[in-house]
Amino acid sequence: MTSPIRTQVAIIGAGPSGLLLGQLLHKAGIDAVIVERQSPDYVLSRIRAGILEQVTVDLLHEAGVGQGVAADGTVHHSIELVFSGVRHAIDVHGLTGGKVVTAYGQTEVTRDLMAARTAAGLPTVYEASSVSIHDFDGQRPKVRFQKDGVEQEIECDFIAGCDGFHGVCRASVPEGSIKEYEKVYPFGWLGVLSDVPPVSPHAIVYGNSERGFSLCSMRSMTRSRYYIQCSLEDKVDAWSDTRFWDELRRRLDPELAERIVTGPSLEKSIAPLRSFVAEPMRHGRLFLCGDAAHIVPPTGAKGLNLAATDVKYLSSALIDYYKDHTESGIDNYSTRALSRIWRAERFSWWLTSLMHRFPDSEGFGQKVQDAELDYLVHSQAASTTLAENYVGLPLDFAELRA
Ligand code: RFL
Ligand code: PHB
Repeated sequence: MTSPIRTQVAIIGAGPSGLLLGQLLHKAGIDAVIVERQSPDYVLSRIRAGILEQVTVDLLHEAGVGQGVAADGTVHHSIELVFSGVRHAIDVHGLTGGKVVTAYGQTEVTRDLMAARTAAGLPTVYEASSVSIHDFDGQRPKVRFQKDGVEQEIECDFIAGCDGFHGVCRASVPEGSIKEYEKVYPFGWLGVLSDVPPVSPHAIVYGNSERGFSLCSMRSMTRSRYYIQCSLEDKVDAWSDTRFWDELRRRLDPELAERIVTGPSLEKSIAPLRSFVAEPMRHGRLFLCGDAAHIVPPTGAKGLNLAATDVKYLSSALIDYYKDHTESGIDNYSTRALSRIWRAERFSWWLTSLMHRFPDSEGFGQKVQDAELDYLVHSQAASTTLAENYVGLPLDFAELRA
């Protein structure tokens, strides 16, 4: 083994939460080393989120990496709901006193953060294998890993578990110290990325049809992202591009179906849908952030945004610890983060329930879903509830009343 690396915060995972945390800590003069299992290219090849709340965009600016989203992000003032073959606009901007969401891909966010980290000369160990974490119940936590066959150790004050749902950090917490809440949905999303102009460049479109859910989103004026609800048994290979585009058209209103521009897929994948929360998010000197602690079904576009706000809460707490020698921030981290997480869990579960076809919802269940959709687009109170949650709740919930 080489001599141990010493740092203040060891961050496990170089996804959006790990990289953003690294950047915010760097801005505050706090040292961190990031350890990532995959290569940078692999991390960038995962096509995931696309919609950023204003608090996330503000955080990117605070972290000094806001130029990309400012130049290339597309601001959306509304979303559209398609059901019974008709499209209805929800003016989220008007209903929330001027708030918006921004279409800017997770890949681009990650690339901007990686570039800033490289430019600042900050240490990231990519392609680390056998990553393990130790002694986080004491004062001197450690991280061990292998790089190019050599065993290495990091000694640190804190470990940030930013290693996603399948990471090592949550799995290292002793059983009995963590409580997990989970709901698995009986369908998945088949997603396609294609270099074609978006069918709806001014709004994200969510559809509920007899054939199932559909979603029209975008990455730029020349790159689109579409999803359709599929069976959990479906295999990507069974979905040719032609079959995908035909199915998507059938789930939209006639005007959008006519307007859609199709092209070859750059990426095509199936994601299962799940709601999951692990409580608490602090275990001694280990803090869980982002997908390592919670998962939402993607319907509400909340996963990346929750990861970003966890990181905001944690970075503020660590900055208070190092600058003001106060532990109240780190003591409150889990409670503060979970309060916002559960609100987003509720919203994502609700929107998923409203917009998908469930195997067992013939009859009464379907009629109630139809009635709720109808109510949603005709009642300003109901539309406002959707809009307020879609743009993202404030970092401190008390602000909602103000
Ligand atoms: P990530 O992105 O999973 O990154 C974790 C990183 O940790 C690494 N890792 C390890 N490193 C070292 N040692 C180990 N033992 C490790 N195990 C894992 C992994 O290689 C990886 O690099 O978690 P993070 O940073 O918390 O970010 C969370 C987001 O990625 C996720 O919440 C979003 O993508 C969810 N999501 C969406 N969120 C939104 O806010 N808006 C959206 O529009 C949106 N759309 C989506 C989505 C997720 C989707 N899928 C595929 C799940 C659409 C989809 C289809
Ligand atoms: C996306 O653009 O990938 C996207 C948009 C909205 C969602 C989920 C994913 O709710």
